[in-house]
Amino acid sequence: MFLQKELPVRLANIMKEINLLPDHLLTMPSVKLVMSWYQQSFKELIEFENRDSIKSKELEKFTSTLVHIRNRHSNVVETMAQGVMELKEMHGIDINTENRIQYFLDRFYMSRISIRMLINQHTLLFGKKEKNNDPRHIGCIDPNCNVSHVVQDAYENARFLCEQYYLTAPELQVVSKNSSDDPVMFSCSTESAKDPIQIVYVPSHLYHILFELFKNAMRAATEYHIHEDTIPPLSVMIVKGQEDLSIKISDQGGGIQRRKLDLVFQYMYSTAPQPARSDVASAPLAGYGYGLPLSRLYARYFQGDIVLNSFEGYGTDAIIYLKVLSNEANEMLPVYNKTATKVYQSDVPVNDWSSPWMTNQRSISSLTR
Ligand code: W6P
Repeated sequence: MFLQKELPVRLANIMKEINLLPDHLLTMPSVKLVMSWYQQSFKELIEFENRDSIKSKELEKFTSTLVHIRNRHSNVVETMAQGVMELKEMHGIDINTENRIQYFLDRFYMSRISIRMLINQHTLLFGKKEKNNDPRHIGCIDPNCNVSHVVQDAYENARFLCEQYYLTAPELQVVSKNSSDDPVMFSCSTESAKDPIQIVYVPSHLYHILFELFKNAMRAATEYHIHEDTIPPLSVMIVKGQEDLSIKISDQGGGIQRRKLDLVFQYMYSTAPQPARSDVASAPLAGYGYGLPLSRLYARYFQGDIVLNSFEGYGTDAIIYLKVLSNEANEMLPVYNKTATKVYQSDVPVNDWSSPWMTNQRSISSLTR
């Protein structure tokens, strides 16, 4: 009954926001196709409004409709990306358009993550239970999600891709500290088998985030040291505090200029045509793709985040923050309101700090003369 009300609301909210996109983007065939999927799914869902799903026949129909909708929307990310590329080719994208599309895609994909989470919970809890699901899970949530296990799993799979392409991969070093129950901050006990670091979380989301960050870290570390005998290891730190669970993945891949750090979270930057590589095997680890912006959304969905810190000339730290307390891990949802509406009409504000083209500004080198 909750979903019969909530799903049409979430679809309607984001459809209103799609309509605020730049006109040029709305006319792209791929965007029109995505819109038609949302319209169709909305129609199918409101059929169930005010219907009594307690009867098992009705519940079955509702569940199969949800499965159908989930399948319909399975290629939304690729199709929207296609639409943005169509726009770029046909009309070009100025800075204001780029900002609005970035803002929209973050909200659009966050909405999609939330809707799919609800549908997955429903189909796992009310659908046919033939699949060998872990009985300790509640739908796709693991009330005792073991963070080290997911770290290890994501590392192994990223390592497999890395070795396939480079014939080598950095090792993994993990340090973890569980101080969530420590009354004293300085009791520095490392994790023992007795107190593994666990949180209430969706393991598939955490895996998705870690796998993406590991692929980036491995690629950087391996390419930076490819002509040396050994690749420096990735070091991971997992710490559980009172409120925050922090996971840091440090690579020695040479880092990335601070000026360019924000770019790795931009959809438009990653849709830029990739430099042509002769070897198709480069695909698995190549490009930033949508991997990083989507991973950050997965982290933010339950009030976490991803932060990158770079030490140019040395390496990068990628930090994942998650909520320790499940009652603080609330869904982060885009709301369609006046504030959101304004963003689609406003331009990038004029800078109120001086820029190099201003003639009154002096560089430090000119000040030494
Ligand atoms: C890099 C660039 C990057 C992005 C995300 C995670 C790790 C790394 N390392 O050099």
